[in-house]
Amino acid sequence: MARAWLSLGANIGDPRGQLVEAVSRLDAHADITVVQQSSVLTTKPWGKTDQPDFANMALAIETSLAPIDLLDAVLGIERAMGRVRKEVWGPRLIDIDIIAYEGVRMKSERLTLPHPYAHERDFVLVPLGEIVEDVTALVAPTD
Ligand code: PH2
Ligand code: MG
Ligand code: MG
Repeated sequence: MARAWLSLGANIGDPRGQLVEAVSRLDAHADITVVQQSSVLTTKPWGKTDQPDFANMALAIETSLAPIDLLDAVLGIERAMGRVRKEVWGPRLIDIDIIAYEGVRMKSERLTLPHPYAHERDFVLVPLGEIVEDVTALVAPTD
């Protein structure tokens, strides 16, 4: 089992409701257990600012999945919840990003860990800070 940390975000539909649904779908996955949850924060859109405010939260999970299999699992949950990918940084029903995975630093086409931009995004750092003692170390980017 490994510990991993996820960032969840939503800004269309019922953002808080979709976060609750995503947490329960993650926990229902046979190979994922949600072990800690931050509170849900309302945040101003970062990157592309002409879109609704987001609801954001962070989770700690235990998983037996390797990082790339965890990525496939979270993308499967996004799809099952109706997410359609249109524009980068655009409005979304649900976004589930892997921020860090215990003991793993990797850069591949599909997945970079820790998440390459987490360290500069307050909407990730603030909720994560509620459930992790040393967030700066957890998200320190690989050069
Ligand atoms: N996600 C983005 C882009 N901008 N801004 C906020 N506040 N919260 C997000 O989750 C978010 C964002 C791309 O994933
Ligand atoms: Mg994201
Ligand atoms: Mg994403």
